[in-house]
Amino acid sequence: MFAPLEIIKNKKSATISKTRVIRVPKIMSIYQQILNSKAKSEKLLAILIDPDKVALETISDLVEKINQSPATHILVGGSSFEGNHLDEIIIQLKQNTKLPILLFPGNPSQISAEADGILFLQLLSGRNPDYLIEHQVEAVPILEKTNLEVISTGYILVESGSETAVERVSKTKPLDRNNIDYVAQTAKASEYIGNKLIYLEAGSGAKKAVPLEMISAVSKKISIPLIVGGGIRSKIEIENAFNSGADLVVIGTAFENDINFFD
Ligand code: 1GP
Repeated sequence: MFAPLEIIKNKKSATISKTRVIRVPKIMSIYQQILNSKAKSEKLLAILIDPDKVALETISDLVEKINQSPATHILVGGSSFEGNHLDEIIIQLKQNTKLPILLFPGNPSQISAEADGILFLQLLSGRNPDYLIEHQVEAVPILEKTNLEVISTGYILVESGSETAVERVSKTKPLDRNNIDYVAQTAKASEYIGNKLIYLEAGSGAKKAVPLEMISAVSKKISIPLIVGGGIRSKIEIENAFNSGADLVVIGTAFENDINFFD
């Protein structure tokens, strides 16, 4: 089911010759790899690491488990983390894995130049200007000092049975889980705006994951890759999300609670 990405890094350019046309091998972007996987219907899996919940000393054990799992990406971030030891966490992760590391920031203080890329999120389910444009503007001078691949992502929070950290921190309401048409319409608007990915989110530790009918409706409506996360707790739920149209599934809490989750 899962197809680990081939990570193309640190490739040397072709030798320059006077007589031959020079072809410089192109390093494929993380986004291009996601698009390629979607085109081939290869499903992707990200493990989310919340920096608030990991101790530096435990990272090498954690990464060993991630390397043995079907994960294709690592996301790092959380709703309220203030970024104190973020660089160290990512440096340690990178020393122990070849998987691409993407920031999944709750605010601009969670940007680290050590990662490979960033999901540049716009919280489109809410109407709080801070999460629609203000934080993004504040992030620019920080991002300009990094080589992070910036992947614009429409982030859509869906009601999941109780208040989640995203809802509390962003001071926005999630979209009605029964109004599938409106969620699909929001996702399509996000694509029209120019976002490259849609993240359909129930919230970390959600009681109820995003409904499968909603995943299916959104995936049929959009042509860009669809990420689904929040409240997914079993392998069968991961499969169901994939079968409904998710291109990439995010697992946070289930792995946090049991690092043998994928054994
Ligand atoms: C949260 O979608 C992610 O933003 C993962 O959620 O922690 O519930 O797996 P869980």
